[in-house]
Amino acid sequence: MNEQYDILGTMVRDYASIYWKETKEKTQQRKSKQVFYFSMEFLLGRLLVNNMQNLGIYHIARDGLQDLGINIHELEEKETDAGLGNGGLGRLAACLMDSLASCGYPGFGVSIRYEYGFFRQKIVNGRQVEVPDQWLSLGNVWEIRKPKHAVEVRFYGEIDRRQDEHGRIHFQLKNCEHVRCVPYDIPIIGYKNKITNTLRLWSAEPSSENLPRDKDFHSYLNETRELCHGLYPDDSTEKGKLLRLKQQYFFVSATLQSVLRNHARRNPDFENLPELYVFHLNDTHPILAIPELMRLLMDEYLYEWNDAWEITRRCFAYTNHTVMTEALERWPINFVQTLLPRIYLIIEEINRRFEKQVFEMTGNYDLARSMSIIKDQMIHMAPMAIVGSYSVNGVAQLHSDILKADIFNNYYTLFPEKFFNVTNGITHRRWLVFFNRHLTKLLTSLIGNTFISDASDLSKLVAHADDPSVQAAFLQVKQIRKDILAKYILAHNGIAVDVNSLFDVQVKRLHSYKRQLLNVFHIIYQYFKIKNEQNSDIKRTYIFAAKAAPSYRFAKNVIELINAVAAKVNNDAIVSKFMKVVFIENYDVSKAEIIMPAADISEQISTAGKEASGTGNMKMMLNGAITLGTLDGANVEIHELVKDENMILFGLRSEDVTRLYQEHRYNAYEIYRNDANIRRIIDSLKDGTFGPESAFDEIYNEIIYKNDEFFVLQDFNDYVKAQQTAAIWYQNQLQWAKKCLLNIAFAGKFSSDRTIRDYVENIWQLKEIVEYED
Ligand code: 26V
Repeated sequence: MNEQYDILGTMVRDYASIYWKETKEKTQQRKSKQVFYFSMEFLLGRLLVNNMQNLGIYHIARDGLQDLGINIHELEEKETDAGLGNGGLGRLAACLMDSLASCGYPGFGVSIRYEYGFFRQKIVNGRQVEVPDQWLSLGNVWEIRKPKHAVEVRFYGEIDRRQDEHGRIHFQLKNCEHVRCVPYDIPIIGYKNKITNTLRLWSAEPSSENLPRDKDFHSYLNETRELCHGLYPDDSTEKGKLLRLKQQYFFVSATLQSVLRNHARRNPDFENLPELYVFHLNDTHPILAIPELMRLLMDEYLYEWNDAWEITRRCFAYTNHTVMTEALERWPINFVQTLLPRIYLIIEEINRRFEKQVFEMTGNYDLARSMSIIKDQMIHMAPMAIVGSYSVNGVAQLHSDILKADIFNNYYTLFPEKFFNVTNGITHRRWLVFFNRHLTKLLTSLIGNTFISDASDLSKLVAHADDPSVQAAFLQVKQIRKDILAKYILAHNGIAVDVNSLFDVQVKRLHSYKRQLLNVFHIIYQYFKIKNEQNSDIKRTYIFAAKAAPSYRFAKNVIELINAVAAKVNNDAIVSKFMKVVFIENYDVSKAEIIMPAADISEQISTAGKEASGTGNMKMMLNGAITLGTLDGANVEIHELVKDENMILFGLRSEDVTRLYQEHRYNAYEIYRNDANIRRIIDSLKDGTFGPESAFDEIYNEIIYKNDEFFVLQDFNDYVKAQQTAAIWYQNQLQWAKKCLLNIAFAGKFSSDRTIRDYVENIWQLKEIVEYED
């Protein structure tokens, strides 16, 4: 079976390679501007179905295989899920790559070929256990190794300064460590338009250059091997930080070297670099590309600072993905000095000139210092990204507004023309058309299939939302999808869930700001209520899936609590008649493809102002779920479209949250003391209801002793009300279906095709290579 999958995959890749070559040739011939999307993460998931569908060969292949007695779905399951990402940021990169090609724009995604993807999660005795994700163990049919395109990247060493006869100082690295970077290319196939772009993943190999004086052969080999070992979790601890910095420089340097080398072959100089390339920085992780381009232009191609800077700052665009200060990157000066001595000098000079510029603009020295890239012995990556880019964007309107008003306010005041919003999106082909064929069939029977290439056509569904027969048909589709998920749950969790119950879904990374805890507290509340009343308004199935960063103790404790509550609820003879709780192990793209279509309620309950955008919210909306959420991230834009009748809002608004933080008046303990329901829930963490007395101390302490940083208790009662509204709505099934249909109808905005067009129009300025299917 694995062999059959390999053969099919290789055939598909070879078929695509014709278009791949053509796209490259056309881009070169026409001198089309291209985007290079630099990202430490690409959460691709599986590619077989997506690629065959985009090539328009899925059905032929399926039928052909069937004639041979081979079930294509069984082959699909053989593919490993490429999990080179932590969560939203990585999946966004993958969706954008799909839409870039599908909208006919040329470009590359660039990243690292990690040997191990994000860890696989096992739940053992209710706890998360991490095991390595050996995604390459059976090979990867999609990649092609390109040794001819290898380049060398250098680390460590000492700087040698030499003045030439014109007085110009030349910088050279001496006694440094060389690493050979070999690219592996994966085709990114556009939807039925023959356009095929490249995802280039760099891999480290030993170089044949001399070793540094103080390095022995074995440690060099080990270090080289280690470089592309694994992907870092989003709150990685001190250990290994240097390795992450090495990874960051490794792939940006390799990419820029190969771009410049290519450019030099076809152009007399680099003046036109910004007309031919835009280097997009997916968060600050690839930000060393800015000083690296300066280095290459000055040290290798002999540009003067001012000319090099003019080219550099016109090439870069930066997207911010979080306002959480602990997630904003900073590097100790001495790390960068040691690992990348020349790059450090350039950063210093960028900073010196920037501080001077701010002082000249404002006359305010303190302001210039406070906006500095280098402060407190640290290099602050977001300021460097803002200084070195012509564009800075947030990923949803609210988030972009917060960047301007709050965390980047000083920069916005001085450089307002740099700031943009580009609301995130998802590829609606993967997330609806290919993986919810039941719903797609219904939709095409009602509104035709133009929405597949133009998601705004989903709005044609508005005209059908009032039709009871369409509503009934939608409910039937949802039932089928819930059945599929229920079977999965039975097979993997051994829990029988009722497909007539409301499927209430929260699937995303586990972070305290996302407030899975609020959801669990409500479940505990329901548990006590049902135990007491021996009855319930509606039946519910609460579905969770989430990975916690390995060192994030609070997050892991929440997973334990979910599983402990699940065990209690599901084994209670009375309560389990009305509710079930399920934690689906090892959330990844393939799991999401089963879960999203089956959701009735989409839980998007982050503390307002904290979730930059969210993209799971878009996936569930597109599959006909109703969002129950706070006015946060892209929820705000969902609400603008579907209005109060089709979404359930609750909780603090982001301005309330800001005020509460500023006024220091929030007192979680007071709420606990005065609210009997809340007290009962919190006490249950300690009184043995769900486990030994200290089992949930991480959680208990966070709420009671650390004053509940994310306002779980503050929003609790409003959340309970929102859940009651959901129950009332759910009881009228046809009306419910109407709301779901309207959600689908308005989801067109959240196609990543629209996101790509926003980037192209406002930031990248690319032109289409038009080439549609005959
Ligand atoms: C957040 C946090 C929060 C506190 C602890 C450490 C930590 C580390 C990383 C992060 C988030 C990193 C960036 C990220 O993944 N952002 C996500 O990007 C998505 C795509 O734009 C967006 O939809 C999500 O809202 C945003 O969280």
